[in-house]
Amino acid sequence: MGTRTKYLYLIAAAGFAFSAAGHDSSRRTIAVTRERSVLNSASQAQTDKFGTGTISGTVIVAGSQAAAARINMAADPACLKMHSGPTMNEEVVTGANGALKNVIVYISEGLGSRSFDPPKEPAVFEQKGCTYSPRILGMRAGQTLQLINSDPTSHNIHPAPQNNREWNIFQPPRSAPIEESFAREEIIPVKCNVHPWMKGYIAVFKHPYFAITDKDGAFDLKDVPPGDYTMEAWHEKYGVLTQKVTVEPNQTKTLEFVFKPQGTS
Ligand SMILES: [Cu+2]
Repeated sequence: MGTRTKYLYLIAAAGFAFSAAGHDSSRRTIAVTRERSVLNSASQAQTDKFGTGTISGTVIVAGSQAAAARINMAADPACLKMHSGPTMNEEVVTGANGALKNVIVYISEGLGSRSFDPPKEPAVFEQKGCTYSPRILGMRAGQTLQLINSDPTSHNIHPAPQNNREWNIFQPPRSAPIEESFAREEIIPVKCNVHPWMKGYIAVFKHPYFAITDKDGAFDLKDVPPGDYTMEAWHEKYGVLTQKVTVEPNQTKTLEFVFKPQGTS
């Protein structure tokens, strides 16, 4: 049964429920007609692409983590001057109860042949205070990537992709934003050829079902079509965890990913 047929079937079932509940039939007809006109006004393509499910949850890391190391920016006084206090390495950032920030959680399998147009707005990767903001950027294949240098010093942004074209671009202070893009899915490490401590990642997806955890380790994927999926949770230090999940229409599935670094149980 196609997705559209399924929707129509659901509407018919909803109509039946209305009548079983004793509502008068004219009101029922209006409700069903209204639902149908909503469906008709959305494009057929959209009906096929987006769903009503949600996959949300948290990512945690077991055990206690070593305190973050301080970054030494002394090599470039312009960088140093922008920070009043110490700058810490953000490879591992945790919140309460082991909540793990900066984990990319995404559907890795199960969307089949569906295709999704990338958003028209650019994804923005900023060099600010001689660090990348955000450290982990999620974006779509074919979407414009806008690179901004907000610092009074030069950067040389250098992604190291495996499946996309490699480039590196020198960006002096006060220069215009640079626009680039990536054609294929992958998680790409990014470094600055000027400042060795600058590290970030650009995660490229061909679909919209990805999220990057916040300090509470939380993620939330909305509008998921019904289906059986493989989910991955990727962290730059701890690697990848995988879980399967089945999503029905209008259903919220809650997952927990637990990284267990060596030495923890
Ligand atoms: Cu730099």
